[in-house]
Amino acid sequence: MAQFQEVLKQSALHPKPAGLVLQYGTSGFRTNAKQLDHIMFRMGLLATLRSKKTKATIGVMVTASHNPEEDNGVKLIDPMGEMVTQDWEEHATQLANADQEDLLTALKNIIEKEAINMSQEANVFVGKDTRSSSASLSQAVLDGVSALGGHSKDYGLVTTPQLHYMVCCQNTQGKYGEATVEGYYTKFCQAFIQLTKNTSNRTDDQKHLCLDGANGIGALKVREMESHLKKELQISLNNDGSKGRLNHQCGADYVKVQQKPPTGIKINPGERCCSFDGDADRIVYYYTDSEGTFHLLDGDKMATLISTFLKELLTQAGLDLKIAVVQTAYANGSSTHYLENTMKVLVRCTKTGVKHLHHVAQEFDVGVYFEANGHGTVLFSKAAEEKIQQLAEDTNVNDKRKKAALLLRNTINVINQTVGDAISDMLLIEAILAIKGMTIQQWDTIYTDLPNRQLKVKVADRRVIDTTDAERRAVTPAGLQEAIDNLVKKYRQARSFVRPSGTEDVVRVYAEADTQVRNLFSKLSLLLILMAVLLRLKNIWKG
Ligand code: G16
Repeated sequence: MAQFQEVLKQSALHPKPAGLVLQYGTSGFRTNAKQLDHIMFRMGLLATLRSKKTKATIGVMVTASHNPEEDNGVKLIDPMGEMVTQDWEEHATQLANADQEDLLTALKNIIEKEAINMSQEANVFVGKDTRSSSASLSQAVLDGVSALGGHSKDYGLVTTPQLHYMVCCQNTQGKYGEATVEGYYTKFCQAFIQLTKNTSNRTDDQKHLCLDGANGIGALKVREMESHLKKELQISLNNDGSKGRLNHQCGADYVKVQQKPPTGIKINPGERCCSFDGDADRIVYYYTDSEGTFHLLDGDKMATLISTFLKELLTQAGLDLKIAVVQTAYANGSSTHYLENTMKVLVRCTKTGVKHLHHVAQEFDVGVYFEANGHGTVLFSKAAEEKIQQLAEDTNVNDKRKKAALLLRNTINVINQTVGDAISDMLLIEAILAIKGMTIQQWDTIYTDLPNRQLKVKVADRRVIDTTDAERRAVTPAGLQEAIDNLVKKYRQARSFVRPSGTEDVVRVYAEADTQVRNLFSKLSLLLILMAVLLRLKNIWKG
């Protein structure tokens, strides 16, 4: 077949380094950019096959998100804008790791297994972040698509969630919105303006937001979007990429893990601030108080604010819709306790990775999902959207119900339901705070986080750790979980777990407890737990 000859010819220009084996991680392949050219070419091939199989447009985003500048990676997007289905992650791994001479066999295996009609047309949307390696790597994706005769559209520099949105718009024939960057700004900013239009007595101070763009694509896109906001949100943009390095001492991951503001930004006491990550799919909020103490409002706090807002509106609208919040093991114990016991909403826990949270959220009428690191969104079932729409159009309902239905309708429109999106989440949070007339300090007091810390540990082979119970317990290496259990039971409200990262070559260690300071002599109970877990880990691996 001529197509296969072309694949052979083109793949020689994107050779796989001998012996290199890469695993499909939390959201795709991710490692040092120098090792990724063949992966990108092959993911272009795979996206073309996936498009033929689904008879729909597929997305390929070149980004390593929160990782350092020298890394890169690839995220595959399925027809409705969600992350690629897990069965195809296996195909991705097979294709990525096939030796150069076995590439055609690996490709043909997928075609046969999935019964793909090779004469079907294929369409692939491609986007990239601002990393210096992204230009040539996204060209490798485009080469892969054309080698198999697929059509591609190169969106160039876009945020990851923008590409998810484009794919969904394209496959819904524009029902979700127009598949252009302009269409994205129009849809989400119009909804924001509608939501905030009756909050007209807000001062400029209340409309002001300090944003850290992580020196990445999110900063460029916020600049482009600003005029659509018609001064209803006034953003002072820091780390816009003009001087600093991507994600270096800034960005959502740095702020969340270090629990401190980005380096070099001047923050006034009480000022509302937020940070995006490198591809603008995560966001965290924060402020410092008059004593200079840093306060973080992470994904858990966002999930709580959003679900409280939605639950109140559903009650006012008289709509009996089932709402749930989906979290991961990293969710602060206080947030789960508040959601379950005070708000009385259903809470579910899944493994790390928005693909897992997204699928669980789809089981409910309204599924709010957020990872503590600030990655999340809200999903509305088709039936829920229809009920809200009908009520918003009903001329026989009282004003209170109607107002709530209209607010719900605009809330749906400000949310990017395809994936967690820092820009859309920011607009949603800003709108909720404006409607409720709430300050960031008031939002922060909804519940108090248990003190917590997260560390990364470099080990010889992180795959020796296997976990269960949504990553809350380690199954291997033997003895590790018992060691953690023995340590944790010495402290009140303590919880700790370890898991291998799926985006970096590290093991992540998390711990929380009731307090960091027990008394003047016994230092930090929390850090004791962490240190002890770490030591235990090291001992196990030495043995
Ligand atoms: C990705 C995933 C997130 C996940 C994060 C960290 O985020 O999309 O769902 O929480 O990696 O994963 P891990 O702990 O396995 O390294 P991003 O923003 O880096 O694409």
